[in-house]
Amino acid sequence: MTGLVFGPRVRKSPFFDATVTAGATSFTIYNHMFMPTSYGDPIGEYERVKTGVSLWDVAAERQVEIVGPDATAVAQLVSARRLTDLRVGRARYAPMCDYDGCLINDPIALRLEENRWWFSIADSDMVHWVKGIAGAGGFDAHGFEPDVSPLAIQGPKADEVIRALFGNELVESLGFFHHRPVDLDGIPMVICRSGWSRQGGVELFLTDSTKGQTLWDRVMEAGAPFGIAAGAPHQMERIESGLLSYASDTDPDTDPIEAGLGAYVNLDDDFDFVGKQALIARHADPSTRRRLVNVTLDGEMPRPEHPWEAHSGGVFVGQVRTATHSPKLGRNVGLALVPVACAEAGTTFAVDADGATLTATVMDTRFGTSL
Ligand code: THG
Repeated sequence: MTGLVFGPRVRKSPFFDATVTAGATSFTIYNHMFMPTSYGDPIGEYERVKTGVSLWDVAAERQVEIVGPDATAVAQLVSARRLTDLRVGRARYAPMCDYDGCLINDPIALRLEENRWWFSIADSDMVHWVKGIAGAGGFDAHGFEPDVSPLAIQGPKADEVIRALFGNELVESLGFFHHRPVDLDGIPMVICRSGWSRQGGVELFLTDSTKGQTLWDRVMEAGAPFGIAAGAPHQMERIESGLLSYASDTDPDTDPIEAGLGAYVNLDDDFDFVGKQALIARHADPSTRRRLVNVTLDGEMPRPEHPWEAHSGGVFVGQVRTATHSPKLGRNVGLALVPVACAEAGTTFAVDADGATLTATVMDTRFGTSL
């Protein structure tokens, strides 16, 4: 069987051993780090996050910290969404663009102090980018990757687990995208009500990687009465929920508006950010642009390992970037990156799915909302 080599070059999460012991059956590589993707029971894991509670090692969602007198200026310059009015203790989903206006990451920005930020990043090397922008611009700010490892507790019963660990006050007072430092018997972390599902829950940003196993065990113990088990960010749930997976759903030429993140891009505001002018120019004539759309997929679907080409009347129109079965809809669905002219609900394409031919039909739900 073909496998991945667990060598020292690709980093390990502080929860790595715990996830192997828990029975992780597959990993991906994300931010140069192994991240579990399944424990061998995709439908069971889907049901657990939808109806119970699941524990995810998402330490590969690395933090890029920006600190110093100009930290907020740098944070704003690299973000397409306004951040300067974000309060300390709050977080905001904030896409990042390169100078061509293309999406290069879609992190959650956490404001820890007036001039101290974490960008909780998707899979691309933002620490170099932030250092480069800060250095070239002569900003008095330092960018680095601190010892921070997120562990997500997700699902409708997540609050019960948080209550058992931290008490009722925290559960009741922690709003969506609010965060605060907490200490669990000497295990330091920041807790944030966030996570890559729409089933509720929190993320524990562990700030001492020597305590990974201890934290994992404490959460498992507190969650046992609620049926907690190890899981991972779930492809079926996140596609049904309209959450973007950067670099899976997007190609290097995708801008945040095409990717369905237009609501998180402040083009009309008075602040400047890297890529703003390019983004305005790209959308001067919207008909020339693409859009990421939900599609249904009919036909015998193989496992999607590559983007699949979509054709209309024999002409190439775009790609199906991601595909999965939707238990909720009882059919296969995908995300296609196609020209705006082909993005109307009901439009169909022939999809070459690694040799199998599927029919994709654009759905009437906008990507970013739940199916
Ligand atoms: N948690 C943490 N870091 C992350 C992710 C995460 N980094 C990578 C990746 N996920 C970033 N992607 C997303 C996508 C959507 C959301 C969070 C991270 C999300 N969006 C809210 C929504 O769509 O409802 C909007 C929030 C807002 O209004 O600002 O939650 O999961 N630590």
